[in-house]
Amino acid sequence: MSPTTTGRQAGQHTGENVSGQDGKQAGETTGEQISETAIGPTGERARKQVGESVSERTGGHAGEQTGETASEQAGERAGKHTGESAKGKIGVTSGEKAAGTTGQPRATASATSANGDHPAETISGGHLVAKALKAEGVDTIFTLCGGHIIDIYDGCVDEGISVIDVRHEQVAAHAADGYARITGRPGCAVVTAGPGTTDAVTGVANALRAESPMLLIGGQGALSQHKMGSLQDLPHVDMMTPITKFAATVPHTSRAADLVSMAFREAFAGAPGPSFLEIPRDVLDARVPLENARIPQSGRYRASTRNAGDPADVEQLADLLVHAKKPAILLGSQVWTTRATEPATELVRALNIPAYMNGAGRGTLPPGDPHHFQLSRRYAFDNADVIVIVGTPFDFRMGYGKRLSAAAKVVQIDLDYRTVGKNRDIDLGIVGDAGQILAAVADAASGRADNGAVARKPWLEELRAVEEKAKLKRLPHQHSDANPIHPYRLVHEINEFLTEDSIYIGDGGDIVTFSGQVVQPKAPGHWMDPGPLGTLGVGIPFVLAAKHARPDQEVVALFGDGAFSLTGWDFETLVRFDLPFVGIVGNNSSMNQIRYGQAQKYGLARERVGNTLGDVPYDQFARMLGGYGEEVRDPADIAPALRRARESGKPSLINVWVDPDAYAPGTMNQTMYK
Ligand SMILES: Cc1ncc(C[n+]2csc(CCOP(=O)(O)OP(=O)(O)O)c2C)c(N)n1
Ligand SMILES: [Mg+2]
Repeated sequence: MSPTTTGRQAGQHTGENVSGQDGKQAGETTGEQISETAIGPTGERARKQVGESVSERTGGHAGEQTGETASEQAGERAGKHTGESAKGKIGVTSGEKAAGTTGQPRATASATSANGDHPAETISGGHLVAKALKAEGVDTIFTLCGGHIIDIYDGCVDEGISVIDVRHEQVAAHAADGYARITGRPGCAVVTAGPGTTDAVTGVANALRAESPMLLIGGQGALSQHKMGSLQDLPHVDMMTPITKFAATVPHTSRAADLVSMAFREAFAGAPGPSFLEIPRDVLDARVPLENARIPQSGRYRASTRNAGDPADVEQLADLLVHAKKPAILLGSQVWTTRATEPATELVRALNIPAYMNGAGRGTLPPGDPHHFQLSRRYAFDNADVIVIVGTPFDFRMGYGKRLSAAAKVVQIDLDYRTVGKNRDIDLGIVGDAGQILAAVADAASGRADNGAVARKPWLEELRAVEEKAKLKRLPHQHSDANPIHPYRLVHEINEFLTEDSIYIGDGGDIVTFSGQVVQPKAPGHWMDPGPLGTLGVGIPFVLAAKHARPDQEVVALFGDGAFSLTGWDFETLVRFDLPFVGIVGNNSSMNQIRYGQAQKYGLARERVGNTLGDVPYDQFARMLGGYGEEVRDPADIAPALRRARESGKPSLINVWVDPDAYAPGTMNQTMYK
């Protein structure tokens, strides 16, 4: 079934069934009981309190607490147990504009309501968690609710932390990853036990490969019911250990904030990455005397890990670069992670070195900068005499290091000692912070009477010529008036549409491979892709994180139709929190990047197995959810439609029907498998 560009109809929606429930009525399986206490000056918002019996433990180890007599603190207070399902969310009103976008929580409990039912000198686990998040500068959690975690919400209300509730936990985890990338602060997702946590696994795994410092907090059954078969009980820590830098159980209420601070310390050690904490329900809900809880104070529980490398190696690199005739530098994601834009730019300018950028390093130099190169990378790496790889591993994107001239001196700088020299021998390795090291190298080189900058002029001209030739070759496609629309034309129009301000997000297969060649972020931190895990579905969660963290900036996202479908329901979350963005679906009614490989391997007669999507009108989907939507079939209509989406001030989807039989060169070379 080959999609046509006319007469594509809706009607092939996947029938995705979204259930936001824990598969139970509160009160049925866990004995959870809900009491409703009105809070706030008008009393319009019901506070749901967990009436479950909790054990208040004042000391000892987790193991000692099994079989402990429960003191029914919350249960005593609940009074009238209704057993009804919670309908509301603490501090969050659906449909209400997210005050979080202005840095304000949407509801803040008064001082009395925060602790109104309790003696002032005790504190619960959820409130301790929120204090630790606040101390780290985390102003938002991304979450999907569950009975195991609601005390954290209550703590967030007190600490002024925004609660962004999504429709799938994968979205919460990707959004936390995205928030970390944008802000440099750790992102935090809070999910319930069992399926809530397993749903978030992909987001955590993606953050691991992308070196993104996020914290996932998962609920867990009560310790007092450990291994008894409690609702949603799973060995979360065992599951999370291989994909995190740190995974632990909070064993006691008094340690809740302390463990959060440990998780952050680990998340920022070396190359950043995710941490995971599970908090058993009785540990979270119990209250401990304030004086027994360790509450790390802001700025006082972890040190800077910025390492400037071995000074002798820095000298050696300066020496290599000063004497290089044909150097090239690759600025990878860690250049953004370490916020090294300035030292990187200064170094390449002072020494006249051509710079290539990948991943989050894109945009370090703006397009048009004399040291910004992109399309001549292979030529440069074949012909350079010194190649400096900064903050990116020799993984599949780098051909595992095999695509570098064997004759070149290769230098690798990375935050992670495990990455340096992995897969390929190097001539010099430096472990540390890209910014510190590049600044030190520039400093060491600046003392030389002639740093060789002038002598490298012909080398840059040579590369510029290769670059221009590659650009010219592509230009006819970029300007193509063909119908169906050529994907090159679409990504060209998107590139023209981006402003200095636009954060660009790519989520898809072949269509995003096209965009990688043409779309140029205009500033650092303005490019977001999944990273080396290659996870489809990061798009909407990244939009959520980016627009929430940077409400004044424009966010533009390009989706494959396949990729969008994975997490697209959270378009509704963007509407609910009033987070406008310009979305484009490059719709080929296929999982084209995979289809190409199948066609090559099994022939055209067998190419259409497991990769065909319906002709879904995503513009209508956007409108159904309260956003802006338009479809485009004529290439001349792309730019005006994008402008109207921008002006709509709403979350938007422009559904662009693209030629399903045009493939990106990267897809045709199958570079990702080589
Ligand atoms: C979560 C996830 N599932 C599957 C894949 C494998 N995969 C890579 S590209 C691709 C096709 C994506 O289709 P679409 O987003 O429509 O982009 P297109 O290639 O059609 O432009 C798939 C399924 C993946 N990378 N991530
Ligand atoms: Mg597609």
